[in-house]
Amino acid sequence: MTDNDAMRHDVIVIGAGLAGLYMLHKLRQTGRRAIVIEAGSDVGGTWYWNRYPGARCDVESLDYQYTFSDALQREWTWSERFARQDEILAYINHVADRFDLRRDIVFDTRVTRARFVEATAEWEVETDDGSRHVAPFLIAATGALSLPQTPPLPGIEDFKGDVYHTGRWPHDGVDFTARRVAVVGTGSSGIQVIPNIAAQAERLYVFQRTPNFSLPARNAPLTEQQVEERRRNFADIARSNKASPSGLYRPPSDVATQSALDVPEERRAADYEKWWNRGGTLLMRTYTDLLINADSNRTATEFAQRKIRDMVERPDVADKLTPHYHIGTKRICLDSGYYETFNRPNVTLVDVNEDPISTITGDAIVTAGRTCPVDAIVFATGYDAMTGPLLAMDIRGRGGQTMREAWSDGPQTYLGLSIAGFPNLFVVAGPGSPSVLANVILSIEQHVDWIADCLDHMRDRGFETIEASPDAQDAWVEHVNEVAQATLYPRTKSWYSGSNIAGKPEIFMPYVGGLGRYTAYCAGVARDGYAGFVLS
Ligand code: N01
Repeated sequence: MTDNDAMRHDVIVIGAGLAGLYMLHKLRQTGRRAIVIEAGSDVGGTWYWNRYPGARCDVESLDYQYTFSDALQREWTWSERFARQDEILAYINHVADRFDLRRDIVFDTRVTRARFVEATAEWEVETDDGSRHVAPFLIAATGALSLPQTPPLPGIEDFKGDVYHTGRWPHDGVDFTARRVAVVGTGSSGIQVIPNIAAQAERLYVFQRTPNFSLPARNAPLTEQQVEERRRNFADIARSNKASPSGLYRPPSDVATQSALDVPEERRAADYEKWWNRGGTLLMRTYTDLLINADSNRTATEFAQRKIRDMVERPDVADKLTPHYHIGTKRICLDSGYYETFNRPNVTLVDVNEDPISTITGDAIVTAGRTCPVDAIVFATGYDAMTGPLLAMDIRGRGGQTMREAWSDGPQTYLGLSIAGFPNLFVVAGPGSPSVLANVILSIEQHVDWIADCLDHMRDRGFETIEASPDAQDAWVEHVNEVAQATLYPRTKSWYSGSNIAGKPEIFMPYVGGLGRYTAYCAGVARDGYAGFVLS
């Protein structure tokens, strides 16, 4: 590629979701000309694509918002404890308008290739419409869960009905009234969409491979008092959230201080009941060690298993719906009436372990034991998480090395934001950073601020390139693994470790050390003159 006809910028950002938008705002504030290239037709990323019925955030809306602008938080009012997709998308659109971001975003354009040209120390980027862009810096704000995955079920190409993926939902919605529908997959997306489709459809078949733990969201409208209280204390709470492991607010009186094993059984049952009734993911924070001590975890796991049996009328169905892994080690789901949906006469649960799908015909899903006639199939089968969106582009660093080659044994990053051999490339909330294990908006803000400070540092001192040193990267990858191995997370197969994708190297990808600790570490790296990076 030559850069004769290329457009030149100071920075190229890929993706106009929550990360790309704040990155653009920050780059402008620090006097840089940036362009954002976005595959969708509008802003929003995840919240642009995931429009399936029941789509909601599993982080409380008062926590799930940017903190960088006090004016922004004052003028936006969330309506519910857990915001619906359309409300979050409206918020993101408001941010885009308020900060006049759209004029530097090109929509409906997908980055296909990016190459670091060593002679000029610049990134050359190609898109699917044939346009070319050149800039010294490239920032991937491509999201962790943005590359949907659909299993290659035999016969799917013969199916004559409608096929949907929750992560690519039609903008004008889908009416399932009087239709026979299959949902494949019972992760967060499946668990949200299933009760909504069941309420509409004539018949619903749910194809489940692994049952999941889901906690009642207990969603409700926010009161004026709750909204005002957060508004008043916004800066203080944001500061304490950023220093906490999860980035989520909990009043000090509610912060766990004990092991589950340090309290008598009766008290433990009462504690779990209390947090179960409060709703959301609070149950997982009842004690300090639920994700590090198998015996402690077992107490919460058994509590949740009993709850499923209480909610599901038929014992054989309840058995199939009951997970047998450590609760919380796969992403915990939140629901509104998920388990109860299986008490409905129009809903059938098919466990594909005992009754595998053998083929799909023009109008049915055929398993070993039955034929399920359907008019529509909804795949809620998840994503090639964290690495997928990056590897979907042909990214080449020094010496033409591809990212796919560099990551053939799994993602290798320094701090989850930089990759040895790929100078001047930053990843926002990438593998090796807290990202999906913490409040992702705070993770994004921390990365964006850090990157912007780093670019200022380089400009002030006349550096042209920054690159993670292989040694620092190796040490970070080892640290990320070590911290993960000290928890129960790696004991369960999940998209956190890539085990949902055939052939993907199994490595626990996010950093489980907590947002606060990670933020302090990154600040220390910067303070020490970007220790572990080579600047030239
Ligand atoms: O995807 P998933 P998701 N045959 O990978 C099954 C976030 N999110 O879109 O577990 C049959 O979790 C697969 O089975 P198994 C959140 O972080 C948040 O639901 O691999 N089944 C699993 O049941 C979440 O964790 C929100 O055995 C097959 C399901 O498909 C992440 O996104 C809402 C199959 C995929 O579950 C991903 O959630 C939605 C096959 N061949 C998403 N292949 C909220 O904020 C896969 N499966 C609430």
